[in-house]
Amino acid sequence: KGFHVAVVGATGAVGQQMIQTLENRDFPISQFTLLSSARSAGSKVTFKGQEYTVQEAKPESFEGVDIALFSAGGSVSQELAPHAVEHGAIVVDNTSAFRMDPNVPLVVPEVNEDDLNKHNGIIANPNCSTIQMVVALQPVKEKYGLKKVIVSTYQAVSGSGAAAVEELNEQTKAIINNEEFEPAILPVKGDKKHYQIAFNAIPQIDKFQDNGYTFEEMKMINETKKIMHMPELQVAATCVRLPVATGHSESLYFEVDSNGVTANEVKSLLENARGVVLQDDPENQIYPMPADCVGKNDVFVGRIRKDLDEDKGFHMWVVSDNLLKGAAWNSVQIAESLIKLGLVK
Ligand code: 11C
Repeated sequence: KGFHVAVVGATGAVGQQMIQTLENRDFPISQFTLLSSARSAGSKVTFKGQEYTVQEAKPESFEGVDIALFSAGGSVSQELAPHAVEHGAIVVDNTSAFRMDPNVPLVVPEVNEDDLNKHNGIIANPNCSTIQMVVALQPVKEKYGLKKVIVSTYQAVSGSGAAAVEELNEQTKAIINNEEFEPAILPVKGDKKHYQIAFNAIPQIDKFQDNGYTFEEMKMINETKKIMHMPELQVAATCVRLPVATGHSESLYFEVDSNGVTANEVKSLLENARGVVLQDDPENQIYPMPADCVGKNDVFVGRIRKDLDEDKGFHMWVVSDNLLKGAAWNSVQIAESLIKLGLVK
């Protein structure tokens, strides 16, 4: 059986990856509807050798749609996702619009696939940097318990969209050629100031909140507690943008809830974990790096070692393609889980 699938935001950085992922997975599609803002409507997209014209997303666009994958920004999801649900579609939303809504499951299939059963039409796809972290932490939590997580991120500019990647490329060329340039997008489109990203590191992703954390940091904190069903988990995050096009990296410090656990035990646990690839061989300089992870669906972990002072403390390096497991692949994976669980009509 095939499904009528719609992609909202079909021309964006994530939308393009969603379409490619649906093709790579040979997703069961009987009808394919590609939607975007009025600005991008009319663009042509090729899917399985066939050309599709992207249409402007409107409330009535969802007639007959079974599964709608949204990645066109929070305000588009706020406005159109309820219409898609009214028309009988299941929405997988890749924006932050509904993530913290108690009636909306926030799902990473390796962690909390069962939460899909509680859906009310909308399922939220978490933030990219949250997803790769919880995939790596869930097996640890299940076997040894988890008390505390402190994460510092090294995030790629594609998390901020295709235009930010262009800004990185243009700035890099300008600096090498000794030319003038004017930062216009990063760290946050719409914030008061913009800074150079080429040959730099910016400790701001998304806007600052009243508590001194950025919205990206608060997403990592709040979403992790919700996905892992651990409101009591101690989590702190510092999110930094680097001049890397794609592939987020994270340095994690975590404390388990058991004594005497060894680094080798954590390594063999993660070596056999779903969706995780262990790359951890310091002697041979083997560890994950974003350049090697681009285009892959997995979460890569390495540099696993025990803290030198805290018996329950560990350090780990986690890398993944932010546009795939962080966005498009996790969304398509949720859609595959919905079909497997018989939740699509
Ligand atoms: C970034 N994590 O790297 C952001 C992008 O909430 O889905 C993803 C924004 C989101 O800038």
